[in-house]
Amino acid sequence: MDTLLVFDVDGTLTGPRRRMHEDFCRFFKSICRNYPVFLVSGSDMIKLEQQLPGEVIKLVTGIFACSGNELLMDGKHMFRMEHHFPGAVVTFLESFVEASQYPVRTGNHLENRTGTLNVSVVGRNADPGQRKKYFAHDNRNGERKALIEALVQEFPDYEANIGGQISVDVTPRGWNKSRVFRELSTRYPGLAIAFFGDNMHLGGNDRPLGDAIRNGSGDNRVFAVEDYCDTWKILQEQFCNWTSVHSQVA
Ligand code: M1P
Repeated sequence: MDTLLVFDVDGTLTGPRRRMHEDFCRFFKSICRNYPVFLVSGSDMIKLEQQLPGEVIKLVTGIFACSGNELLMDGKHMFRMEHHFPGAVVTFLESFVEASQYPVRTGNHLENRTGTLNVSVVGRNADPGQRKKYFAHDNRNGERKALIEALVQEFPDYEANIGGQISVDVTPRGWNKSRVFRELSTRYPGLAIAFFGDNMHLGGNDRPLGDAIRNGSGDNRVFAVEDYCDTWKILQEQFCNWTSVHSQVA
């Protein structure tokens, strides 16, 4: 196939921090057998392994974890972009968490990942109900947007993007998912890229990659999806032309 398929994970292939749906998984494996597939997530490999069946992890061509700052292929690290966040940035984020008016704190508010610092006011220990409540609060109050604006104003060498329901991924400026476009177009010159993500809005962590792909040369496509069902529908409609020869379900 002359197209690389690239997928965000949370919200695009799975529900937020949830395991992949069994029926979708069966379908997705047939996609992986017919196209080179890359996954791109703000999460680290530990979380991705909780969400994706081992078979999917084996079938995909590569996984960009930690906002594209790690690449795994055939179970091996191809690169890992480490960054030491200065104390001033950490203190600023801790103070923001502390000062928030949101009443619930579950613990694990700052998580260090490769090239990324993930920050969450409600905390990464939030259960699905607590996540939903924080998400609704954030939609009403724009707390994460305010965090991003304040951080960037204070530390212009850093950027932050909204990845999922409860947190923000902070990286050195430019160390976002757009790195994936540079990497893929160098490794696979001439191949078109189709990218699926649910966070394509301004400030969303799929946006930098969506923009890089749209602005790049080639017959690339970018799909802003609602959820994994939407991804499934688009794949069936536009990427299953091998099914006249093979079965769609592995
Ligand atoms: O992969 C998307 C995002 O998933 C999680 O987001 P949240 O916990 O806010 O729902 C995080 O792992 C985040 O880093 C990641 O970008």
